[in-house]
Amino acid sequence: MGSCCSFKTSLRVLLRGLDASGKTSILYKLFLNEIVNTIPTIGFNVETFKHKRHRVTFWDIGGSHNMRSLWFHYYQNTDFIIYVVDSSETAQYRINEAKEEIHEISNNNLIKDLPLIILANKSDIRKLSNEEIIDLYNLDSIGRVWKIFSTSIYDKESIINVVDWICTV
Ligand SMILES: Nc1nc2c(ncn2[C@@H]2O[C@H](COP(=O)(O)OP(=O)(O)O)[C@@H](O)[C@H]2O)c(=O)[nH]1
Ligand SMILES: [Mg+2]
Repeated sequence: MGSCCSFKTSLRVLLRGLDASGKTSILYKLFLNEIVNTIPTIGFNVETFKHKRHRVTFWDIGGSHNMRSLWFHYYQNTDFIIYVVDSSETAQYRINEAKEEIHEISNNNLIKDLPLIILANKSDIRKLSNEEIIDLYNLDSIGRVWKIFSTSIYDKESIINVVDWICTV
């Protein structure tokens, strides 16, 4: 992908991550500049954000188990995958679950050329540093372009930084 995106002004981003990692909150912080009271997402939320010359469309797909078989359909025409990790989460089973998904995405042939962006979200209440996340989630073994950002829904700039990166890759 890489080079294609510098010519593309419409970008499509798929948001993934375990339930309660903050996907819907991030989306609505970006679009409404509000902290919304989220309910677990059933189905999906889609919003298009205009940034510089770009239109970036975010697909926030519900993370519940019954949606998982459908993700495959959303991969087509996607330019970036964002995986949201809760940096305040230290429960081993949740880390393992997210780690498994991250590596499943990174090994998926359908999307093997897409950059994978990891958001270490909830940085305002973080218990894990980015270095600890890289280590715990074994991100160094990802065999493709990936990048980690710290985000918090209480710091809009932290989310805009990610959009900025997406628009300049
Ligand atoms: N402190 C803090 N809480 C957050 C942040 N992002 C999301 N949350 C909270 O985490 C909970 C789950 O968020 P939600 O957006 O529904 O997660 P989703 O299931 O991934 O869509 C909500 O109570 C949010 O207010 C963050 O950056 N900091
Ligand atoms: Mg949600």
